[in-house]
Amino acid sequence: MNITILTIFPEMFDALNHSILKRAQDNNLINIKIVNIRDFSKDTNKRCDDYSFGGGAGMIMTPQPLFDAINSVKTKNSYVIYMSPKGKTLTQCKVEKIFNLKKDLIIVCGHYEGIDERIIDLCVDEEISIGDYVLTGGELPAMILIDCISRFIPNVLGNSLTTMEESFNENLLEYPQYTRPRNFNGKEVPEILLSGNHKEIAKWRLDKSIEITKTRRPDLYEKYLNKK
Ligand code: 4GO
Repeated sequence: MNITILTIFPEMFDALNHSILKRAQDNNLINIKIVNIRDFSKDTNKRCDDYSFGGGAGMIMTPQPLFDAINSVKTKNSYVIYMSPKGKTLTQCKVEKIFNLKKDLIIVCGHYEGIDERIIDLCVDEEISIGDYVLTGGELPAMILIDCISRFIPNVLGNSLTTMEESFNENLLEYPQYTRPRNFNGKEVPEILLSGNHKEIAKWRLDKSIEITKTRRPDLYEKYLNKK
């Protein structure tokens, strides 16, 4: 899968060069390219921001460097996403839909007070928000989107079953998990998990998932009941 990130802070994406995402890139399962928008600025001082028409505090990212940067990486198979609090909220279902587009993703990260609206009109296929809060830039949201999508790429996770079984799949939160030792600080692992009875274990896990969803996320629990 090909993902191109457009940003004025390319170093922030060093955070992707660790753990599972590093291995996925080393194994060519994901190809992440980072493009510095500033390299495309035709301004003598390479500026990428300017004052807001109509006034108001804060700077706006100016269209020329963004337009040229996007067009330098865009192909017929590109899908351009702009990370924005005004976008459609990212959910596990939305992540899967984006993955299933089977397109090369171009993720545009804004900074300051945002980007000139004409870039959204001219170049952006979809605006995505990671949740109802405002951040200083789109870089962290972009990394969150990339991390979520990566988990759908075959062989990125060790075990392909993992994505299927976990939280949100059936609108249920995940059951509690345990590893060794059997007794930690006086607290025992639930007996059933040591029984080797896979049918009973599956039932215990489902019951726990239902219980935790019902108490913590009544909204999800309602969806679970409706879909059942
Ligand atoms: C995205 C971008 C929040 C989100 C952002 C979000 N804040 N909730 N800030 O996904 C334009 C300039 C947007 C800063 C950016």
